[in-house]
Amino acid sequence: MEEDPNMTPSIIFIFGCLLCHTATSSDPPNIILIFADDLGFGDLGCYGHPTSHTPYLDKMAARGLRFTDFYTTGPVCSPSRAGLLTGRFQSRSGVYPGVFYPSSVGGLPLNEVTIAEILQSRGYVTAMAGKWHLGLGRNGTFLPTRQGFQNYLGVPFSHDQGPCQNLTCFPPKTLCYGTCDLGEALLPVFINEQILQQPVNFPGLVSLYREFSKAFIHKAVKEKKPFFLYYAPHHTHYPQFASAEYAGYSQRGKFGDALMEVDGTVGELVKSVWDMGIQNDTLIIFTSDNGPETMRMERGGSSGLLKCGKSTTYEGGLREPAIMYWEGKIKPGVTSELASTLDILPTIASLAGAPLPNVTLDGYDLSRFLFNGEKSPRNTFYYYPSSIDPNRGIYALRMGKYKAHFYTEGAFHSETTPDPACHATALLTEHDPPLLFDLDTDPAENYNLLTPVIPEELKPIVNEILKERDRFLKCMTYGKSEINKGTDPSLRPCCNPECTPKPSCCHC
Ligand code: CSN
Ligand code: MG
Repeated sequence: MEEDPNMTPSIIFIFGCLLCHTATSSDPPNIILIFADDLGFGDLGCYGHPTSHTPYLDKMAARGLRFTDFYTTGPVCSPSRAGLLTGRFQSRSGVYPGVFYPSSVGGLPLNEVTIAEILQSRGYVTAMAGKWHLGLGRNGTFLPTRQGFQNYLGVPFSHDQGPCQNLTCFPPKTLCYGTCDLGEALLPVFINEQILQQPVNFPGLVSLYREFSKAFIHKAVKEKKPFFLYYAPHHTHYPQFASAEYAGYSQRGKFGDALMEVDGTVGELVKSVWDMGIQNDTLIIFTSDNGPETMRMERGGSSGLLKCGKSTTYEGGLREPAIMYWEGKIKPGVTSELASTLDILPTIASLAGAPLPNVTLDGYDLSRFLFNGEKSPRNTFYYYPSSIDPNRGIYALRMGKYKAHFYTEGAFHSETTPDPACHATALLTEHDPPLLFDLDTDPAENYNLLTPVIPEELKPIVNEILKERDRFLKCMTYGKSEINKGTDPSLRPCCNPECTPKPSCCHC
């Protein structure tokens, strides 16, 4: 070491350290959780994309921990958001099959305990900005304000679940194109449980979210309260849009503009944290809800070298970029340890000194891995498809480096890539024996190890995986499907409730 052996600075350093350590270990940290939409494993600069411009996320990765083997719980949006916020597979909460619609009767059941509820009970102030997608229900029954978020600003579902083609224009730079759900109501922006704006003004949406988020952070710090901010951008989901300061500026076209805007927002949030001097007391997590929607072609995002994307149980459907950054507390680096969005709730609960909810959780507390250099407690991952069927259970299981597929199925959302296994024409196929891939040597799932015959040396691991599948499925309790409760057009949000004809008159 080339350290100056001078005593004085060392002593100061040691005392500084001790003081810091006592302060941070007793104070619950602030949490900023950023959950991007339809952003794939290969989409960020720091995950190898050649033309993405993501300097702030790349910097967060350089100063934080970047995960190579991080999984979201579902290959589409609502289920993966349920998994993130509850630390439980969506099979338990009933957030399947598929996703919620603006007129959905159901939602994430209110008896589920969310990260926000856990933190609120520990004295945190809580807020969410952006895409909710866990239901609205009658009179806002399922909005974020009913699930532990004291403050909410956002469009509570996907921004293609409305007639978006009227809203994505930013003349003269960005042409309107793409079609969305024309029969739905104009897209609303909610502030808590009220409609603030309908239809959404897309070019101004991100700055609304950003200012709301910054104001929330400032207020919490001023009031000396720990805070939880859940920031769920609509970016980079189709149809891409961007504010004037980003539209047309990226090398990667419309997807690149939207991505650059998320990146810019991350940069602003990190800057706020540093400006407020709370960088040593704030854990910032960035990941995404599901893999890329490759059916949108050049606007569909990329899973990089992983197979297929959204709506499939190949790696491209559920393996996501993930970065955890806590200045001075998480050692910078890259890890190939296994982790999942399921692990975020138990980890945050442990940091906040909160008891775990009295329900079956599917996540692990990552604290000793993140802060003490131990291995990740997670050695397995279970892949549910978008359309969960309790009779089939999981489609695939990862144990260590091995992944076994019991069922494979292509998907409309994963169309247009050169690999026909990703497409909707690749029908549901059962595999007995399973397909087996070594994800360390073959992350692209190209080479099935169990064909033409099962090699003798792999028989023990195959048996172990099959046993683990049985054990997992025996312990799984399926909640009644919330999405199959159906839709009721009268539940579509309308800022002018008495107007006719609906939904087009819901315009304020
Ligand atoms: S998702 O995208 O919300 O990010 O999963 O916007 O699966 O039927 C998925 N779907 C609309 C969507 C519909 C979406 C579906
Ligand atoms: Mg999504």
